[in-house]
Amino acid sequence: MEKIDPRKYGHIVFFTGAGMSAESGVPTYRGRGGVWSHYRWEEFACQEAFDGDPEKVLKFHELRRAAVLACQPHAGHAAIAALEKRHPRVTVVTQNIDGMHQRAGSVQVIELHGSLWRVRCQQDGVAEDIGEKYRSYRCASCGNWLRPDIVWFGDMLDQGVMAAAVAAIRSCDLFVSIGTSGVVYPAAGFPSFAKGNGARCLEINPEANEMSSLYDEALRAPAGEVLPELFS
Ligand code: BV8
Repeated sequence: MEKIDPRKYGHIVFFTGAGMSAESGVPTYRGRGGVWSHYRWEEFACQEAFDGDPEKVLKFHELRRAAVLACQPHAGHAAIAALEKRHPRVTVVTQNIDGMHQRAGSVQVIELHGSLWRVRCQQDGVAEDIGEKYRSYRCASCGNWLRPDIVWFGDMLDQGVMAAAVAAIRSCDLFVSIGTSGVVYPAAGFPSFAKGNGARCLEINPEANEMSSLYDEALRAPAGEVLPELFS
């Protein structure tokens, strides 16, 4: 596969989905062993489920925190983090909530759908909470239930996060999409937005999907294998 010379680009965006973490052992959402094939998100991962039984939802997310903590970032995460250190503008726009990019050393990371490692109090805002178990299910100052700081189906994305992602994609000239099935909006609209803004668009995914036709090139291989070679 032809290597990419990052010096040819002013701003590189890596747009990642669950497939980016598959080789780390973090289950994807769809396909074999996917999260939603074991759990109905309507029951465990949406505002209505949380309002109905916050403890059940928090315990489900503790299972996901434990699963992710047992995994390590792989060579693909490391390749992106290493590139950020030697290139003036690299941005990760991720749909993932697992924090793997940050654990690999990436700094410019925009988390479209929030994070397993933060909690939110309706009244007192967001706080970091890293570990298998949440420090508390209740806000220390007001006593309200704490909610995972995750964008569930039916939730609006944070406006500031959305604006940051749109600005990054608008200004990039290389857009590398990795490990996403391209089914969930508004994130699924980002590849065509990048294309429309003139970026070179590359897809890294062992499988094609409905979005694949809009990319300039596709590498039908796993992220952990391709990325270290592509940007070495
Ligand atoms: C919103 C966090 C306004 C949660 C997630 C009807 C039509 C259009 C839209 C809608 C509609 N009805 C409702 C909507 C809106 C809805 C939506 O788009 N639904 C879809 C399903 C139709 N969107 C929302 O609700 C969003 N909010 O729009 O607000 C609104 C509100 C109400 C109604 C209308 C509008 C909020 C969406 C955020 C949901 N949160 N995650 C949690 O984790 O619990 S979604 C979750 O799935 C991910 O974050 C990601 O965004 C999404 C897709 O998953 P992928 O990351 O792509 O992973 P997937 O498993 O699908 O695929 C893995 C890929 O990796 C595969 O292609 C595989 O081939 C590849 N792969 C595997 N191994 C590797 C690999 N690739 C590389 N290397 C490997 N080794």
